[in-house]
Parts: sequence; C-alpha cells; structure tokens
Amino acid sequence: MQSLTLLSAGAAIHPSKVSAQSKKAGLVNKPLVISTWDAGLLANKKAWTILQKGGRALDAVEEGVKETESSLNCCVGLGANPDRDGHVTLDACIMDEYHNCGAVAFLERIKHPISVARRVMEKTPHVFLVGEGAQQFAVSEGFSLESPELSPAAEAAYKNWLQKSNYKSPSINVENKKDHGPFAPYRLENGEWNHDTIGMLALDKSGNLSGSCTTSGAGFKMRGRVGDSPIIGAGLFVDNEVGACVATGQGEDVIRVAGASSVVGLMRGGLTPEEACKKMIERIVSIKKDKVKDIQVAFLAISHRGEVGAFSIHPGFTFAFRSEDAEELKKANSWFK
Ligand code: SD4
Repeated sequence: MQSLTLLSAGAAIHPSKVSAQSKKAGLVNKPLVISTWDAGLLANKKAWTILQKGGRALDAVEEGVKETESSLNCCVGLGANPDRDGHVTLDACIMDEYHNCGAVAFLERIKHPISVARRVMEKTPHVFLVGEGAQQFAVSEGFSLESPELSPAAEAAYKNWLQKSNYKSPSINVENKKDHGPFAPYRLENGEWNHDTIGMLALDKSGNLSGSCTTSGAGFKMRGRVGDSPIIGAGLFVDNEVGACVATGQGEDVIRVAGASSVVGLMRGGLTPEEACKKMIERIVSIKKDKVKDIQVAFLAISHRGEVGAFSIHPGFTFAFRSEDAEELKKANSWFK
C-alpha cells in the first residue's frame, strides 16, 4: 500500500500522457543547446545529433554530457580528481519538461552518473539516491562497476595535493591552510579554478526544455561532500513554461541561494536570462562580501523562447552554444571585470 502511494507520488510522468498539454502547440521551434565551459563544445556536438533530427531535449542533454563523462579530465567522470581520501565520487542530475527529475550523489565506480540519474527519474518513485544505495541501484540496472583506480593524471594530482597539504587522515587544520581552504583548494596548482562541471540545457523542436549536470565536485573535497550539481533547484532547474538554468562553480554558494531555481524564478518575473543570472550573482556577492574574491560561481540560462544568457563572479567563464546557425564558445560577462 505504502509503495503504491510512493509510486503515484513520484513516478516519472510519461511524455505520451501529457504531451499535448505541455508542448507549445503550433510553434515551430529552432532547437539549440548550451553547456558550461570549453568541454561543452564537444558535448554539444553529440547533443546536436539528436536535436537536429527532431529528437527530445531530454535525450540530447543525457547523451551530450555522457561525452564529457567518458573523456579524461580533472572534474567530470571517473578520470577526475578524487576526494581527500583518494576516491572519485560523482554527482549528477537531470530534469525534463514535465518537472520529472532524478539525481545521484556520492556515487562511486559508475561511468555514467547522468544515466543513473535518469533511471532514478524513470524507474523509481524517488528523485535522489546517494552513495552505496545509488551504486547498488545502478548495478541492478545493468551498469557495470568500474575499477576504483585513479586515472594517471588524477593519481599524479592527488599525490601532489597530499604533499602540499601535508594531509594525514584524520587531519585537522588542513582546511585552514592558506592555499587549501576551506575544504578543497579554490584553485589548482596551475592557478585554474578547481572545478569544471558540465551543465547542459537544450530546447528541442517541440519547444521543450531539459537540463543535465554532472561532476566530480571539488577536487580533494572532504569525503561525503556533495555540492550543488546534483541538487534540483540549486545546480539545475527546468520550468518548461519559463526557462532553465544550470550552475557551476563553488557549490556551497550556489546551494545557499537555491541558485538555479532562483534564476528561473527571476525569469518568470520578466528578466532576461542574463539579467536573471546577474541578479543571482549579485546576491551571492552581497552575501559573501570580501570572500567573493576567492569564489567563482557562474549561472547559464535559457528562456523557453530560446534566448540565452550567463553571468559569473569572475571573468573566465565560457559556455558553448550550438544551433542550426552557430557553433561557438561564448564568454560570459562577470561581476569582476
Ligand atoms: C560543486 N558546482 O561540486 C560543483 C563544481 C563545479 O565547475 O561546478 N565546478 O560544487
């Protein structure tokens, strides 16, 4: 009885049941896809193969970010930097045009967390599975359990980090070291921001929006730390009537302002995507005061009409754009110039 109640409360709404009501009848829409950072270019290419054939935005945002999850990089997928204890733990979420959503966090040894998030959305009455339970669910769904070994690049970065941070488990004070606080370095040794999540938003031919977000979070984070990326409303939010937003950067500061849903809320109130992103960045700046000099946060948003905008605290945030007419990397405006 209880599980029946849960099922009806949480099970994914199937497109065929509500399509007429949710699709924007009669509108011929130009599909487009946007995603965070430079890696978005490659991810968009994959998403575009789906969108240009008239495919669903949901499929595009899943397949698109899987490209990044499969690639070797510091911050997304199993090749990414580990936590302080040397384990790669992954966070992801996905949301469609019907407010269906699914998420996983603190997931280990699974190559495509975004696809597990989609299964959570489509095959369970729940929205969010974490840790061992999420892994168990993934395996039961046929995902293979990959090796726990770090990629060579991550292994080297971890060893380097251990040396510099002089980390002895369970250590105190490592958080307070100048270059390594609070829980992970804001910047990597080469000066780059310690993050590179991919978040993707797509608008399909039917005029429907979907979004995805996947990350290993901050490198060398505390074990068990989860950022904004898998949290619906913080790292990602989609409201088909209004628009969608994805966040990247210091997750703690995105969570505290319910970032993505706040941006979409401001768009509902009439702001353009860039104005809404800027307003939320200003809110973070006013909350964090002087500390913003050490924090990068960026929002990327799209309206249901396909207008696109972004804004970040510091310069340097790029996003990739793909439509019928253009394939490019754009620079976001920022609070610091
Ligand atoms: C997090 N927001 O875990 C993520 C990291 C990120 O670009 O976006 N990096 O806090």
